[in-house]
Amino acid sequence: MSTPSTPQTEKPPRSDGDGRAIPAAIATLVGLLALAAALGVGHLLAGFIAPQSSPFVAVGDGFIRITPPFLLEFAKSTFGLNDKLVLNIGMGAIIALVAVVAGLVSRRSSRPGRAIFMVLGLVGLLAALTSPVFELLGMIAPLGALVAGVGVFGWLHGLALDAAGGSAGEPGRDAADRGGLSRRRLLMSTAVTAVGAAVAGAVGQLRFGSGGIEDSRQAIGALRPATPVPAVPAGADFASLGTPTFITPNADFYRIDTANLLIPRTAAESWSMSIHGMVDRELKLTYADLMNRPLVEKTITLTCVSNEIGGELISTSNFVGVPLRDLLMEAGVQPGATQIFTTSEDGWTCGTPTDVVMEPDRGALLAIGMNGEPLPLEHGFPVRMVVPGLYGFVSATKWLADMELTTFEAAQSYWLKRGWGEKAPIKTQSRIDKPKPFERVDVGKVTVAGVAWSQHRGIDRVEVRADDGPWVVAELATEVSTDTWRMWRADLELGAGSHTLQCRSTDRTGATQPVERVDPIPDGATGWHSVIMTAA
Ligand SMILES: Nc1nc2c(c(=O)[nH]1)N[C@H]1C(S)=C(S)[C@@H](COP(=O)(O)O)O[C@H]1N2
Ligand SMILES: [Mo]
Repeated sequence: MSTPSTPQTEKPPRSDGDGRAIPAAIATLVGLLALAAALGVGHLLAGFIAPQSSPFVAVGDGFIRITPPFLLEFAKSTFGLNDKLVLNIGMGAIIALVAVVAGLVSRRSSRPGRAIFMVLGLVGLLAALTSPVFELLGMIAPLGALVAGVGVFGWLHGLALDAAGGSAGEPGRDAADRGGLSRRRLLMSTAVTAVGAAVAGAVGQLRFGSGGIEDSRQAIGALRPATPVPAVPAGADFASLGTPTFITPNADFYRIDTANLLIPRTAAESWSMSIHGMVDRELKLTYADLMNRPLVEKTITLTCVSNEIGGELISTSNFVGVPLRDLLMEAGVQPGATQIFTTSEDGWTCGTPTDVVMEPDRGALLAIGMNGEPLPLEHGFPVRMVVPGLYGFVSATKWLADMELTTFEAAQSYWLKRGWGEKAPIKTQSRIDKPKPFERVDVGKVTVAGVAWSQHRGIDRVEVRADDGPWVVAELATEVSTDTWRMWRADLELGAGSHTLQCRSTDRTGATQPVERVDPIPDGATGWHSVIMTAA
């Protein structure tokens, strides 16, 4: 009887429910509702205090920070521009699973579940504490979430235990009545928790909205550069044949950044930045200072280093801003200051080679506008950097907050620390936009069209071929500038069957794109784009 191997000894389980157990479905519900309460309260407090500290947001941002680059790459190449959405859904699923487990392991005692919610809360707190934009107030939302999670779990758990076989060990004529009462109380409480969590989350989200920043942006109105660009010449694109339009509408401009659920929000009125470090005179700038200078406009094609062969992380805009070189001349860059180290509102950092920005004809901008409008919020409002010819990760800091002149030895930027290149000029590339992969076209004359780019060098020639046949020189669209992409088109004679089309471009230095396929990391992909299609 007392041997250790005796099965099912009649020891009463240690519980706060006198042996009563919550049904699995109710336990699952208790776990999920406690989670909803935690996230709702966290989101609500964060909305009023410090948006970035909302536990869900902070954990997502933290996850992006600690994810090894190869995984980020995998996510980007697999899910493309939906990578953040996939992250958030995946994260939500994992947290929900933990909450369900917390409920299921607590069918008798609430202790394991409360412990799990404590740990979840601490993870949220840790994520907020380690954020590059952490401020002391940022502890309130995760702490509130922790208290709400543990508290609501304990509370609902107690009600669920009461409702579970409520009369166990309770003699009395009204046991059935009492059971019904506690079940109604549980039902009411779960409903109140669900509605409360949803309302709290929604109010928090409303506060996030644009937080008045869109108003600040609208108030600026249209930007009128002192030196506007001429109208885009006729024949600068082959949009009717399937290429993108020469200028990318702001809403279609590709977007890449480490910000996840929340983008930084600084009103133009409260923006200021200092150019400091290895300079003769520190230069302090406000948004009004920039607006009061003669604004220039420049057409620039921006490209992401992560763009795969044939990828779409490239767009063109008329950027409006102040020449960065002029500002640096005023500050007086000291010899040896090889790196312009910029930091965004959300703590992302970027290292740009000073010598490139100081080239008299480079045209780097401290930009405040795109296509005549103030920068859209997701493209860096109020102020960003743009440098023609350099990949975005070493040049295009959005939500600009700080600019320090330093050396490459003294400071390492966000992507450099993660194995990406130090200096990254955009590589000469080309892409076939039409026909689309696996498209069926009529046999005979087939028009192939696409884009090529070699920013700051310019495109000299594009060639296209089918099935390793002879290269056909494509007709180039009107050139707008060497800092922008160039569209092309060519006619090929194709017989019935499946064909592999390929293209390659040559820049003004005479260099032709190498055929060798190289991955985007560390400084940009190489290789020829090919498209398999059918003529029938
Ligand atoms: N603050 C901030 N700026 C950033 C980034 C970022 O993650 N955070 N990403 C850079 C990268 S990798 C690119 S390619 C460009 C993209 O700019 P876009 O989103 O306006 O197209 O922004 C750059 N500026
Ligand atoms: Mo990028």
